[in-house]
Amino acid sequence: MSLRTAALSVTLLLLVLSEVWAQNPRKRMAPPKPPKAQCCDEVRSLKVQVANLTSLLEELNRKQETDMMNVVRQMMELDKQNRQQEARVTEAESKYSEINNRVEIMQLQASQSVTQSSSVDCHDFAWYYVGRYFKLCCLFQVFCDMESNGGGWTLIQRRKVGLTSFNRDWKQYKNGFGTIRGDFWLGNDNLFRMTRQPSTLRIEMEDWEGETRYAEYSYFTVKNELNSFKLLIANYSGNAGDSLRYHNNTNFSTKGKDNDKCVDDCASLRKGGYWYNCCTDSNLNGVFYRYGNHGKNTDGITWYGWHGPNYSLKRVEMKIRPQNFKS
Ligand SMILES: [Ca+2]
Repeated sequence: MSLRTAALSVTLLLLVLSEVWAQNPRKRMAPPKPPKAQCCDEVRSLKVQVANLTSLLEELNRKQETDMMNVVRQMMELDKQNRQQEARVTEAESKYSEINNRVEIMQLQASQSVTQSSSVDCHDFAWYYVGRYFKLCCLFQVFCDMESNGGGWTLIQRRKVGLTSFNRDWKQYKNGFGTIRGDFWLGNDNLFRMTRQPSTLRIEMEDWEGETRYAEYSYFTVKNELNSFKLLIANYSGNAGDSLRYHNNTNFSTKGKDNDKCVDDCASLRKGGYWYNCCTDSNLNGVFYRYGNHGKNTDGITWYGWHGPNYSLKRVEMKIRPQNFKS
């Protein structure tokens, strides 16, 4: 190739290249930068939006807190109203129960044609007592003593006839047994319910010589079955001696249920159900022995503070009334 031809080829190549360059001007150019003013407007607008959103969020938060507080306040108010309603229902139930009991008394009196006015008063009180503190459950007949020390006593136990065995199991002591005009145990469930309000216990006893003594405890409570009908007593007064103090704070034990505080099985040794410690300073539910028959037995109806461990009493009555009872 001659020098001239080469120069011509280079010239042609340059021409072609310049033509291609001219046809694609955009590809060659850098992307246009936005004007400075437009950029700042967008940032400002975004900033405003962020500020608006933040303030909106704060407002929502405040509103939520206020709503929350209102809800809590409303819930508290509803709870208060609910409690008031419940109290009213309880009161109504109690009144209904009392009225119902009175109706039952009247029906009973009418059907039995009760003649003695004093016994009507006595039962009237007893039913009222039961009605008031037993509410809708547990309507049953009780015997009451309107004479001893101001009256108003509901009998919970009696020993005088001697034909009813007191060597019974847990369930029988729980529910009660015997007849209310003879020998009986009112029942541990009933004792628990009745002594939920502060009560006084009075124990009256008589020996075979016809002498009488008594022991009174102005504080008397029997706990529920879950707590083994535990006995709590205090404030003794009387002339028989304080022979129940030793049994304070002990659980109830019966045949087949040894809850005493002893290695021995007191209920089976003493042949009764009682609040045995280890074992007794009194045993009002022991075996009834006729005069002269108790001998050296230690399982009789005993009150150590008066006649010691080998003398079985002729008659015993346990009775309770509300602490605030006014004769
Ligand atoms: Ca034992």
